[in-house]
Amino acid sequence: MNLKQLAAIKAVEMIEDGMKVGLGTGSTAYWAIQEIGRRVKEEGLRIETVATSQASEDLARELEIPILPFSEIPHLDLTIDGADEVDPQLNLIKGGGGALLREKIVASNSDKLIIIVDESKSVETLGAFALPVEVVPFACEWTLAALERLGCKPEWRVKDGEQFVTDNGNYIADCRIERIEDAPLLEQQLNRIPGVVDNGLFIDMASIVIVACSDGTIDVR
Ligand code: ABF
Repeated sequence: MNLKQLAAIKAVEMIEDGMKVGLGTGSTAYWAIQEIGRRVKEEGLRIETVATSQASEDLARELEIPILPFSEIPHLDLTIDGADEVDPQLNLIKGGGGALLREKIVASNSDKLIIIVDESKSVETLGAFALPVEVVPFACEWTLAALERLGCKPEWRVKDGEQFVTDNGNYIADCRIERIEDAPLLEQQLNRIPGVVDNGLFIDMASIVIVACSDGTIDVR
């Protein structure tokens, strides 16, 4: 079992019958969805879920995990998701998988956000991981220029030689800031830029962070 699986299984233990659950995105959240599928199939776990990406929705359907439209689930008991960086204040950088907008919407409508990572994601200061910012295509060059003026050193994300497009039809600018001294302030400054939809800073949103360590221990923060 790998570290991501360890963290995922620990998180899924927190799911109780009757809960409404948000399904995250990425390779760690993948293992959480697999474990949820196992509990549904083998233990008869009764839950309803929503997904933060088409990829996670497809996986949930394949595992016969009940997925409902957002219109039928006004609020979630908990969401389990991954992250690219976690700092000591449990602030996060997310969006390496390009799903930050849906992840932030789902997380903000959950009573609890449980983050699952391996120890490589734990940092003292956010920023070594390029901060993803979701940008609408309209006049995106001007929005990129505004990010540059803010000192973000943005670069359009490219996939298979093409401009990466999110599930929402937007672009991602990855900002190579290196060291984010005031993450709460930057999160607000970015979202005030017209054309920016949202960014990968998740400030004061994580309820619990589960860190699987290479020595076999699991650190629950
Ligand atoms: C997703 O999980 C993203 O927000 C984040 O970028 C990613 C972490 O990737 P992985 O779990 O594959 O390391 O929630």
